[in-house]
Amino acid sequence: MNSWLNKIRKGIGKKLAAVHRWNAWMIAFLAFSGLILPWGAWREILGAGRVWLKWLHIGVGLALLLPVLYYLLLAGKHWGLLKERPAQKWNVFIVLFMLAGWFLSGVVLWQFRAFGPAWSNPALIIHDVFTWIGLPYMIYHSITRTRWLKEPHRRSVRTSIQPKTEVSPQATEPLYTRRAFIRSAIGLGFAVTLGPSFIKWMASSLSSGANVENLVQKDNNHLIPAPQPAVDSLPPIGGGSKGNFRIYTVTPIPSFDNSNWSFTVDGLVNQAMQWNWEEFVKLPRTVQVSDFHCVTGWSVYNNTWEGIPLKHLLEQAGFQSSAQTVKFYSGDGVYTDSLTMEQAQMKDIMIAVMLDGKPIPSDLGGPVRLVVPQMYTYKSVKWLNRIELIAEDHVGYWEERGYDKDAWLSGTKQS
Ligand SMILES: Nc1nc2c(c(=O)[nH]1)N[C@H]1C(S)=C(S)[C@@H](COP(=O)(O)O)O[C@H]1N2
Ligand SMILES: [Mo]
Repeated sequence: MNSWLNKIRKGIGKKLAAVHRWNAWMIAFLAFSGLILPWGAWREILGAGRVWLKWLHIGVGLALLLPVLYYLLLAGKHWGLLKERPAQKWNVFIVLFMLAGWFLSGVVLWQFRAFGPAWSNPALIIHDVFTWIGLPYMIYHSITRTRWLKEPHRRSVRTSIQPKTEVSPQATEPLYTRRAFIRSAIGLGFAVTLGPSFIKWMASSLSSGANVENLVQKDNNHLIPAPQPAVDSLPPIGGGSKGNFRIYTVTPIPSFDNSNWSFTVDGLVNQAMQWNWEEFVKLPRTVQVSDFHCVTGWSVYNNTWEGIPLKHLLEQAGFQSSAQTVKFYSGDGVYTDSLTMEQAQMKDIMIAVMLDGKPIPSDLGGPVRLVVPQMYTYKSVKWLNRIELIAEDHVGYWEERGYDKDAWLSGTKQS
């Protein structure tokens, strides 16, 4: 009787081992790609590859459903095998819970357009929290389950009864405790290295509004005079930004002072124009409250921007009939994007100088950034310093690397 039971156990065991192996490799890939994707430095290094990596991440994430479904078919039998192993049962629960959380929030992030920011914002937070908790857990799990650290489980029990079995000399008491010690050490190591950054991250991503203040504190620009806020700007009529910006840049963050900053409007205009900072801060500004939505799922609501409406500058410069496209240049020397002449007429597009009554900090694209409220914010060029009207099309930095040319937020196309 024992022999057929063992056969079944071995059969299931093989299948379970295969499922486990697939699951582990896929999670390893998802973890690796998932950590790299939002990482500032990698955004620049990967370039176009980043968008491919993103699709691969989504594809593997969806494919993860296969080993999980296969496992669920075997789960009943697996459960039987785990009868006296509550720790392993818990592990199965935890892993399945993690996978479900990652999967569901991942689907929302993948289909961000269908779900909209009200869903993608919490989905991104859930995706992140699960990564911060689940990843250390799974790394710990995979390290402590390597053969070397494995408890010599049943065998050591058996040795006491039948001392002549095949048990290796390692499976004795002192080694067992040493392994337990090493495992606790690994656990402690994780807690010490990841704990503080996790808490810091949680605090910053869950506290709202404080972030802009902090960024203003460490503004690296040195432009004199400081722009004076309009009455609607300070206190901000929007009540202050809600949410946290994730600082995105494809270059080191540039900083400016009066000697190296200027603003140019040129190309197919009737009158090319250029300002230095002293002149630029004197241009009449308006105030606007708008939301900020990145395609990767996060948003910042109720930003009070103060700046020069793009429409006004274009009217002032006057454009020739051959002009088809408005091209925006960043002072980082790398990032560009564009709008059609027609899109550029939208009244709410702003060449922003202040956010919530303060100069825009360098991290957020100050001294001057573009704000296109009705489109995803890869259109909102940071460190904007030149606007050129051109006759041909221009494909922006991220669009060249796979982002959708259509950056409209769903349901907002208007003027
Ligand atoms: N110069 C420059 N502008 C940029 C980017 C960039 O990398 N460089 N990233 C864009 C993207 S994808 C987003 S979501 C927003 C992010 O703005 P923030 O860094 O102020 O949060 O800036 C946009 N403008
Ligand atoms: Mo973005």
